[in-house]
Amino acid sequence: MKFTTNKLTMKKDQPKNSGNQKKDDMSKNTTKLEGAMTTNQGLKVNDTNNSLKAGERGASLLEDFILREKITHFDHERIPERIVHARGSGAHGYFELYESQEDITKAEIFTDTSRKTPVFVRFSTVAGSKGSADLARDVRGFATKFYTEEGIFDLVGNNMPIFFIQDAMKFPDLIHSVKPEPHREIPQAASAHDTFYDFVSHATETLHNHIWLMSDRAIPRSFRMMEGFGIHTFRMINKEGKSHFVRFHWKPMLGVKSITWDEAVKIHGADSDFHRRDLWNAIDAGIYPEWELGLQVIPEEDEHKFDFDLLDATKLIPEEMVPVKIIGKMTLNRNPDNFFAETEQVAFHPGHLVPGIDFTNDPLLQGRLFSYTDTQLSRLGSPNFHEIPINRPVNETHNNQRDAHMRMTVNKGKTAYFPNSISGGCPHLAKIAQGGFDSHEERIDAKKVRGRSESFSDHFSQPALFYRSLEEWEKEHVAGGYAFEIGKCTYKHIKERMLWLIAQIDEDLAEKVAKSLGMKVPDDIERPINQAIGADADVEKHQPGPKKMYLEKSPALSQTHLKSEGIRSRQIAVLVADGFNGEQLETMKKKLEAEDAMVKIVANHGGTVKCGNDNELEVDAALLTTESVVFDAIYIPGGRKSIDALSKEAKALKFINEAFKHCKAIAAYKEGEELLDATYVKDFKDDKAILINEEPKAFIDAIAQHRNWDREKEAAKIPV
Ligand code: HDE
Repeated sequence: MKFTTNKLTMKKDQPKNSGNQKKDDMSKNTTKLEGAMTTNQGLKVNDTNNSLKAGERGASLLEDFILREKITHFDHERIPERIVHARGSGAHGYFELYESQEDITKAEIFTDTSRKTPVFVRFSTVAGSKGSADLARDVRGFATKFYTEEGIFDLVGNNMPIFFIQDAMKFPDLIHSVKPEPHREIPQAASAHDTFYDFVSHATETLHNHIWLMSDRAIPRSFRMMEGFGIHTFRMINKEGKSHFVRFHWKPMLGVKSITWDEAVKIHGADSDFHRRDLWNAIDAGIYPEWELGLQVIPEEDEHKFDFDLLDATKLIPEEMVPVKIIGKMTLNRNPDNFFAETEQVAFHPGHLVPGIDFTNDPLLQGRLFSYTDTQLSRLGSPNFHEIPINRPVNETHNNQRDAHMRMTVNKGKTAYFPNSISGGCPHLAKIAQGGFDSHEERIDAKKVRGRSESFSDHFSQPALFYRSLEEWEKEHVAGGYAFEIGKCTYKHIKERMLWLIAQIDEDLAEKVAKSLGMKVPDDIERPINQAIGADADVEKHQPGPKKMYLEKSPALSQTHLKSEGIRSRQIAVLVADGFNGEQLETMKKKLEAEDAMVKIVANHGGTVKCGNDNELEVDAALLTTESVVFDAIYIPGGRKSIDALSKEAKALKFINEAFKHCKAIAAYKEGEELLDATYVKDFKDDKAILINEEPKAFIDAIAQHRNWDREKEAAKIPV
């Protein structure tokens, strides 16, 4: 008898040699939806709608193994969500190196320019649950898995260059304070509550990351428009064994762009999957997001030349002091086939390294090296999580580890120990010259202490540098962020303590926040705050001293000064009703699409919309189902009937007023101007991003500016 394999479970999805090793590797486990339905045991199924019963109206029978298998599998479909970074979105891509970095590292991904290394990236928010909204004010995770030929290298970073705390020991406290308050599980995915500010105001090391959290960096326009940072100082080791300190940076080709807090609040309701959808749609449309990888390299001998400690993860190294050297580019060009299998099951770990990269003694990094494997044991359920296709390296793995839950590998042979003679000594050890990993030798001569270096003590100079480096509009947003968040706290002493701490960063800032809160900045606070909190020693030690001024400003910290590339993938709403001018729309659409912008027809009804000459266009979104906050700009073509109809639609007027309030570019042609006259825009027609009867080029340039922040103060008064 001829044995036939089952198509559904055995069919390989992708051909081998697609040019991407990880794609080929994943194809071994990827199935297509075809072939007859079977049980998990391979039995063909001919009814999946009805359970087995004693008579059609009778009781169901325990014997029904098909029902039991289906329901049992369903009952166990969920795994624990990540304790932090639960909400995430992933994509595949590749990394290419511009120039060999052999002076500083022997890692092949950073020395061999002929390689196209497959990567999988997962972006995330930190505090919220898996189903929380994308636009929470939060740090974003930016974790990259490089499938190199020497093994996995994970760069598990964030979109801010520093972290809240200096020592891993405090991480559970930080996270417990920001997560929903335990007695009533409120608020979800929000830092604006008592427990977080109780913690922040008593742990001054958090203030630097905290001011970034108050800034626009915490409400990005898109994952594709964020920087990424490895944060900790790592080491790179070259062939000669020489070590350099290194900090990793991802620089987005689309620039760093954010939205306003008012938009964030509204996007929560309009599209809580805004970032996930945006990433998916851009890749699906072939507009692949790209980041350049940069390194800040510090020779070992310069370790102590800075006004801060390189091992302190709450400090950034200003780019003006150590420039970021761009070494390569990452492109994300493929959406996952299955969210659970890839984005949910991917397991990152800062300790997944390749030869040529190593750690430093940063006490935050050291703690992470324990945490990430540990967490996978409860989340993915087994030490075999490395066998899950998305986690599997593209090179072969050989060792004597065996068994445990869900072991997939069938290890042949009699031995599972080293040294052995029975299996010819295999797997044998790799010589260092042949790619074997060896930890960098570092002289350590110290007493065993539970403590922290004095060099970690300055908690105020860098938040002040960050604030000084921002443009006026960014500073306003920071003040607004603080006012909103502290305004949500209910304890007066916590608010006062926060105001006092902000004043140590910048007095004007504290005054602004205090004014919004209807409070006064206290002249001083009681120290030690509370004998009972047991943090007195820490609190006493970290009272603000004179701030260090190693730089007046670091322009690289302001979004304004970061490289930005045109209007690729920007979402442009064309607002129309039946009778719009089709020619005007076509002219603008062609120009916008030539720049890779995504043009969407928004009409006062769904289905199709007619232009003046009765041609019909598919509507992308009816006003009923969308909001202006999900678009970057609006174009209003003319057409008497269309403008008359839209002028009577309250939602159309709100759509425009809101986009205007959020400082977006709006272009109108011919009769389109009359629609603007029915909105608050009529008083702002000389605004540089309001374009009436202008060439498409002017509109494109205004969109490329992202927002006209000059109008923000006035536009904020618009009551929408
Ligand atoms: Fe994490 N972190 N972390 N973290 N982290 C996790 O690992 C942890 C820290 C970061 O998309 C967890 O698999 C400790 C800094 C990202 O899957 C957990 C400490 C930075 C992601 C964990 C830190 C990060 C995580 C939860 C202090 C930026 C998401 C699930 C010592 C450099 C990765 C998991 C993904 C995830 C622990 C601090 C980034 C529990 C103990 C600093 C991007 O292991």
